[in-house]
Amino acid sequence: MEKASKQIDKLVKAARRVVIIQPDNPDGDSLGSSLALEQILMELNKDTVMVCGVNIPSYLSYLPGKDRVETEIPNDFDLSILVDTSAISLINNLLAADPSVKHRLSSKPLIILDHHASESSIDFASLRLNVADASATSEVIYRLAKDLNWPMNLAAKNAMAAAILSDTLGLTSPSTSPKTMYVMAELVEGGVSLSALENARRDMMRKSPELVRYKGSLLQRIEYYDNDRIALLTIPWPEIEKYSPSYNPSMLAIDDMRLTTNTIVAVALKQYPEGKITGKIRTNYGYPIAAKLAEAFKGGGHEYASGFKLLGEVDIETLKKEIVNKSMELLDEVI
Ligand SMILES: [Mn+2]
Repeated sequence: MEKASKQIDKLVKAARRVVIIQPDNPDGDSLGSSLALEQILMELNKDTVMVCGVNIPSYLSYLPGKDRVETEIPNDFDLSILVDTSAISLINNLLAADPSVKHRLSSKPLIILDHHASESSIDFASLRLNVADASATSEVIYRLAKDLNWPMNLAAKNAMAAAILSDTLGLTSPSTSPKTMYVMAELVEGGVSLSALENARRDMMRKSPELVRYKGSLLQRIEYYDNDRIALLTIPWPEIEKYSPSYNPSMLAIDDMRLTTNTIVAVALKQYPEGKITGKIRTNYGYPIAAKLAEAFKGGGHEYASGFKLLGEVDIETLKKEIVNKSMELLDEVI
């Protein structure tokens, strides 16, 4: 960490304009980390541009500043910082938008700040600070900022606290360590109000009657396999098109799936045009097999939360069988 932080310090000092990039599956941690870096770099008199290859979902609107996130990499910058992923497939939307994007990113220093256990698949990054025992990328950023004496204003602290709360499910995930708690304690000491953050988040979680009814229809369609140990849900494109702007359909159902009696593995599959299928995987406590399950389908992630993306390689019924079989195999190894 020491050596990487010194290198990061040098790269940031040398830069005038910094692009902060989130993966194509933005979440509370990626957005909170971007907003925190934006504030820190602003205090360091840098120009910043926040970018994400997809629109930031509206459930993250409780984090002020989400509207400043743009969808295209600018032409002119000196340094880019990618947060919360080390997977090339998760910046594909940005890379695919314009063939010159990869050249622009690789011809300037690119720093990855992450906390995912998987290896990096981005071969043109100059530097990767990946702290696998950190609960969130924002925990990595906080430790880095302290290390380098970077200024952290209240907006930066709020963004980091929200990011950590998001990735740790309110400091209750297995990845929540004593270090996470020390970081949170310092953030609260620095003026962050956890109750204000939580109230803002809960307000944003209110759903329209239409979404509540749609959630009901999703729950009706959950398929259970292997004595209910595995729960699968398939979400077709017309529903994604209709409901995604207001809520990620997978997220409407996946917690209820994993809260079913006996269920250990929950997988929500989304079917996009031209055969693209994405999978969101959650496993219950005591069964840290989510990353391994995702890796069997060219994805990755954490022990209990992971995902994958397949591009027209497999039909959905075959895929479902493969997921059930691979899950059973991995569960047998754990038990
Ligand atoms: Mn994260």
